[in-house]
Amino acid sequence: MTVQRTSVRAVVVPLRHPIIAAIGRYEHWPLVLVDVEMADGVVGSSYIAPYRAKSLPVVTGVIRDLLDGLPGRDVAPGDAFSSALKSLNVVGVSGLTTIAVSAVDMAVWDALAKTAGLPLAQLLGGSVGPVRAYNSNGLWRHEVSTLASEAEMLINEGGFTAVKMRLGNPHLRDDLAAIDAVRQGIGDEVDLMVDFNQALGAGDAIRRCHELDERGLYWFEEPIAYDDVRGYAQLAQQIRTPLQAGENFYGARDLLNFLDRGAVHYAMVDLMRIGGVTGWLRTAGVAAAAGVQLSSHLYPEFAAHLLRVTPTAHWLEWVDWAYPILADPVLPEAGMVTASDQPGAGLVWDERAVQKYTIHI
Ligand code: SMN
Ligand code: MG
Repeated sequence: MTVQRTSVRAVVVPLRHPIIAAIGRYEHWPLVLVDVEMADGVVGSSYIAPYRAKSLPVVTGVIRDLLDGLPGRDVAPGDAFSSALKSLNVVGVSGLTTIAVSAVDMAVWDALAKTAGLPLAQLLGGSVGPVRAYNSNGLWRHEVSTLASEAEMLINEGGFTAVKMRLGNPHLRDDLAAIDAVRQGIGDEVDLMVDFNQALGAGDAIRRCHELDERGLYWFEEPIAYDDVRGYAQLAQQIRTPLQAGENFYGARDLLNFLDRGAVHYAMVDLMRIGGVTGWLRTAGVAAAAGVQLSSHLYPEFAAHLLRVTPTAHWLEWVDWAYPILADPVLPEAGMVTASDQPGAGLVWDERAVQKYTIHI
């Protein structure tokens, strides 16, 4: 695969349900689209969602730094990953650098799968098929009175058997009221994940998680600062509801550090932070060796392929936040998401929509 040209573009798309969580409020969602075109015309594509629209020039700048070295080169995903990390490790191997490496990595893997004429899952030795998913599109920390109807709608829109809500309100009573409202909408049979988005201090988290331990919740996600391994280890010893974390892990070693300390029961990976497809595969190996069930965070299009080759595959987080610019988005059916069976990962840009939402940077 000889690279002919590359492009990085930025769009800001509207969200169906504004994101309101402890990490911020977002009415719109910024996306960076990466395309790597090979000499034979094959184009590998990926997107990442770097949260803050204002950070787009910085993120695209680092991605451009990596992409600028590609034209004329013969690329393979593993080699491109290693040389990208090597070139950026002088400025650190987590944060923005890994985000940029991830974006390029996914595009190169997409190109390789297209070159092979195979869906990504098949290229990686697996098959395309259904993976179980929960609906994560809503249930933010907003007005409690609409949570029940929203929860019911979220379950019904794809036959879901699981849904995630956001907690971490200043007072326990508000978290309890939110849980009650959601249960009213979904009944007792649906699995209910809760995400605190790092809202609590370590001591308060012990108190809050104890107080919520009897509520039959599926997992407690990120109750405290994502990098407080010691705090997670203490919590993990003391609560009965499984502890979930990982969307802020930058590579397999971050997971290994948590597992060494017994700091989580479940783990999840975010393709933008973990190192793209290459980073996912390495992390899935660590999770499998430890017997830890691994879920995806965002990026359902790539995750639907990767969970099929993850030995301890758990849940796919289904969100439709990139759908405004996708021509052929994956849709949930009976609570399952099935990856595209077309060669590659299945991302097809809706170019008219991309033009409409483009931010020139
Ligand atoms: C989340 C993801 C993206 C934006 C806000 C909140 C959340 C999740 O942590 O796990 O879905
Ligand atoms: Mg989360």
